[in-house]
Amino acid sequence: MRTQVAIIGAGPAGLLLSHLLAQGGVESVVLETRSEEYVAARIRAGILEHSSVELLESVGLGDRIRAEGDHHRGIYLQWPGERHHLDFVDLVGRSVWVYGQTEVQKDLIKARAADGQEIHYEVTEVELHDDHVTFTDKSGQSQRLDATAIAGCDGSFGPSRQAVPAAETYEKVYPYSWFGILADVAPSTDELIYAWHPNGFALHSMRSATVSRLYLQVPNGTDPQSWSDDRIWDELATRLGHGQNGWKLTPGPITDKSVLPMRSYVQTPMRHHNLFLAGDAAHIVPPTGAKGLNLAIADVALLSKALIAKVKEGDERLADRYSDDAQRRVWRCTHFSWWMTTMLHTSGDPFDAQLQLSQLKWVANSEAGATGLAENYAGLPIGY
Ligand code: RFL
Ligand code: PHB
Repeated sequence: MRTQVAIIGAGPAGLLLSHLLAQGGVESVVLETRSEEYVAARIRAGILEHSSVELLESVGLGDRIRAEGDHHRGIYLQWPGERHHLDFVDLVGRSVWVYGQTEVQKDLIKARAADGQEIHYEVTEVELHDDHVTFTDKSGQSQRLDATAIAGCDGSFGPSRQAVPAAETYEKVYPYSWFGILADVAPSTDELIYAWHPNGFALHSMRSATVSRLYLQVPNGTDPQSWSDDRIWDELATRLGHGQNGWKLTPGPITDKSVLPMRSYVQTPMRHHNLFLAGDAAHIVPPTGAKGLNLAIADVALLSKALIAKVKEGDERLADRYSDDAQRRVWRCTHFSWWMTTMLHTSGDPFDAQLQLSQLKWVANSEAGATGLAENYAGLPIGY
């Protein structure tokens, strides 16, 4: 087989890259280890920042976001006794959309089929070489795919990351995890609530008018099955301030429980010869800033332009700059995600707790503080 760009991984980075390349007249083949059903159903991120929506709209993928997504002007920040709304539209003229990654994934799979680009699901033994990839297809046949460029979009566990020799890596592991639930109940809030509490952080998010997504800070190694539904709802009620100023958290049937460890990771450079890394293959952020999916989208917005110039015109200038250009935003989001995480998660140290509360009060009550959070959360323009 031969194609212009071989893409490893059918997550949001790989599928969007394939779509952007097709729009620019470049052919690609996507290789994915999992099944189509699995990648379409994976529950992950839920927030699209301003520029992600603009980009998806510009390539014909905005209709369902507008029709079924939920536009949010900002978020609530809270600590015991106080809840503050930060209005991103007033502060920075930008905002966010609640639109689940599962929906983005479905839209992208549909777009791939419409563009007539190939996705090979359930492949195994994927090996990267300088100008080709070898793999075993679903039927057990060994295959060789030759390509002018290879895009490593295979997330944090794929082989692409290791194929960049002598890379520099930066990593921080946090001493807590997120216990996430999905529940069949209308959200008890119109916009997301990020709550600091002495028991630990809690987040009230949502997926739709009838499905809520909530998270609790828990110790690393927590077994999700060791928490009963009642215990989860009681702890969420405590941390989210049920009963304060008349606010109520409505519990409902829990349909999914999972525990997500948290880390920050950056690998540089994001290129080695013909191999280019994008999304979680190159970096991981803790979810507190809602940046993982958005950063994957921002990477491929840059990478698609670089690959179109390289493949169609032999112009390597954008490809040569890709890693440096992408890393500027990667480190901004890495810092923002670390900052949100360390401001909101309790460490057990009373000194840390006082610093966190002081910072939260400053962010919520000072226009300068609130603007910094809003600019980063709603997202800097693509190309920042
Ligand atoms: P993905 O989505 O991980 O996709 C990578 C794809 O590559 C496939 N793959 C391979 N394919 C071929 N050959 C191989 N050898 C392969 N090895 C792996 C995988 O099956 C997969 O389909 O990376 P991508 O595209 O870079 O997208 C990044 C985002 O998915 C990610 O940043 C976010 O989902 C992060 N994230 C969250 N972000 C948030 O903002 N809020 C959240 O609540 C949130 N929850 C999460 C998350 C990430 C999670 N992961 C990665 C474990 C929850 C989880 C469980
Ligand atoms: C989510 O809805 O899954 C979500 C929202 C905001 C975050 C992280 C996760 O910061």
